[in-house]
Amino acid sequence: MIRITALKWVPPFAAGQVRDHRLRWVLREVGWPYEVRLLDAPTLKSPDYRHAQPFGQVPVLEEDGRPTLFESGAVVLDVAMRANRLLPEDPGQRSLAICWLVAALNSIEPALMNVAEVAYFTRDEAQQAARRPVVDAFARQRLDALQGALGDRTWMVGDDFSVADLMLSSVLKIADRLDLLEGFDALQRYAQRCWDRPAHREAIAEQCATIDAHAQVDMRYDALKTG
Ligand SMILES: N[C@@H](CCC(=O)N[C@@H](CS)C(=O)NCC(=O)O)C(=O)O
Repeated sequence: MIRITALKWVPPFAAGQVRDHRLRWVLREVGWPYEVRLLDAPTLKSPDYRHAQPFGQVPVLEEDGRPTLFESGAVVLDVAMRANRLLPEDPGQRSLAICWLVAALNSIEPALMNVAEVAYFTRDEAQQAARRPVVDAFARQRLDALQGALGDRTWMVGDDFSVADLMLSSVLKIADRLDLLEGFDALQRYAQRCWDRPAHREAIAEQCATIDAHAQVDMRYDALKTG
């Protein structure tokens, strides 16, 4: 049986966005059953867990007889390749789909995370006011380039939904929550098309239900500070 890891609880701004949703989503797309191992903060930072995820983060995918996999992009690609699903049949298009999966994580997500860092974690108001326009402008440049590359296609590569669309639309959730998709109408329609897929809706509902059923205290942050 496949097991993935997820956090017991996150603050409201992160619910529905925690990166284990990518694994839940791809596994549901290919129809592979899985269990979820819920972690608190001390477990996440424990030497045992870091053996599998060196950065002490979720998600990983555990499966008997296989090495534990980490990095959501790598896991999504691994599942798609093994299931032979969510990748175009044409070899050139298949390679392009992989390019877009990596572009989502390497060229778009960091620009959006800069904005997230300022919006959610920069406490100093003067610093926030100074940095926000700069990080916003860079993120919008990347979104503009992405919208240009998408053109009027339904899916980024080929005729069907692929891992490229899964990862791009997952990353666009960060932009959406930061109100960065305003004015990018084609990107909004594209992302919505992906988010409307039953596998995505179920993945998010499942993640949010877990988070709702827990509270901050369940993360045991205190044990992390003292231990
Ligand atoms: N590049 C990693 C990023 C994983 C990541 O940022 N995980 C966050 C949740 S979305 C996490 O575990 N945060 C808790 C922490 O860093 O302590 C991936 O895509 O798997």
